[in-house]
Amino acid sequence: MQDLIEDVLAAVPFIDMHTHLFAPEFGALGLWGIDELLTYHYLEAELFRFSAIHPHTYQAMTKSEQADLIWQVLFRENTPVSEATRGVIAVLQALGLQSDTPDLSEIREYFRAQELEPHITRVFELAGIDKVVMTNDPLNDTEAALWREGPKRDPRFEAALRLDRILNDWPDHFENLSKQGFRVQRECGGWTAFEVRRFLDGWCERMNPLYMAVSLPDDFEYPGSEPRNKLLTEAVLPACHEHGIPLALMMGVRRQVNPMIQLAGDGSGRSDLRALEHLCREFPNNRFLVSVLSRENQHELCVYARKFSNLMPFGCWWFLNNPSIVEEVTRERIEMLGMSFIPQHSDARILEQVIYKWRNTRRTLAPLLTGSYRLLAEDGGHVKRATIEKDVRRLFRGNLESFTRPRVSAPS
Ligand code: RAT
Ligand code: ZN
Repeated sequence: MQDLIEDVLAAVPFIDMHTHLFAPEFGALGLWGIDELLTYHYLEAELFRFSAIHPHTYQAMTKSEQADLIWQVLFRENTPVSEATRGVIAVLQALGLQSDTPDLSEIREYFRAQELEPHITRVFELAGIDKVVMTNDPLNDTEAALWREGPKRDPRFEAALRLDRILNDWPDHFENLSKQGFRVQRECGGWTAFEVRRFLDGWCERMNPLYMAVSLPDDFEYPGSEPRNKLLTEAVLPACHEHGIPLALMMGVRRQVNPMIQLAGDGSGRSDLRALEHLCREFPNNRFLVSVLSRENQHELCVYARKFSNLMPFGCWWFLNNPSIVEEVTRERIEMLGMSFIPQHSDARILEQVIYKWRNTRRTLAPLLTGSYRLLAEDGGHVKRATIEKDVRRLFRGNLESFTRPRVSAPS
């Protein structure tokens, strides 16, 4: 049975529903190659555990000096058994490169020789994916300028309209909107919600996003009187409804627990999911894609998904994307929700990471699905290849397609 499941998992191309990758048209915003892989913030966090280097000294180095240091400390002086370090080894192996090369020069040479577009094709093939969803921030000036030029978009890259700056840091960003001619106020009075909605409408036209998304702190409360809730209910949710797209809520991040290590300095915390309960109940005509960062929130999320069909749990996000936790969370979801959830997204920031992240997902899921089908067979159910194919397609494509919009390619 496990061979059959491995076969099906390998044959079905997945859709990667949340990444930080960019289509080639976005130029330098899209990260790829060995120096980027080695300086991934998951690895930077590990560097500071194994090396005494001060974060400021590290941050003053060039990217290739940083990569050299991480290679030396995490891959030469120590054994790369953590999920993030092992991932680099897996990528090198998949691309036919030797991870025991004494220095990085050959590996760098390999990447220098790649042309981006065919390289993306190869990476996607190795990862077993055919589409990824980007994270697109209309308040990132560099990115916004590229969108305004109206880049021809590689159809393998879908957009997601990210709202963190607007919803979580309104006081720091409202002026950006007012400079663009929107009649908004710091306190969110007057025309603010109407104008934010107009802003979002414009960006929906421009980006044609698959969904809007926001990450939320562990202390997020709803209902509540802060600007975030006003903008959420009076601008974001009506705009999502009108454009027929879901809102993705990524709950439980504690930003900058240690600011000194920058991007590596975010943590996680348990959320009060009653906020989610309120949103699902009060906005039955909106759909919510939800990922929670705290392991302790996972069971409650499944319970809520049984209560609200406008809630779609997705992914084992960030600190949860480790085999032991993916196994636990996914088993719980299958037991409580059958195949009506989206098991994983890669969260890749660097192109080649999709290779190891999706390989790991398939490796963890194969025995898990085998166990579920075995129990069903023992209890008298019939499990055929066609059943498994249908389920795997649902999990890794169909549930996203039907929860977002039919325009994501139909299963091939
Ligand atoms: O996983 C990550 O790389 C995080 O830094 C975040 O980007 C997180 O996934 C997010 O989307 O906020
Ligand atoms: Zn992310």
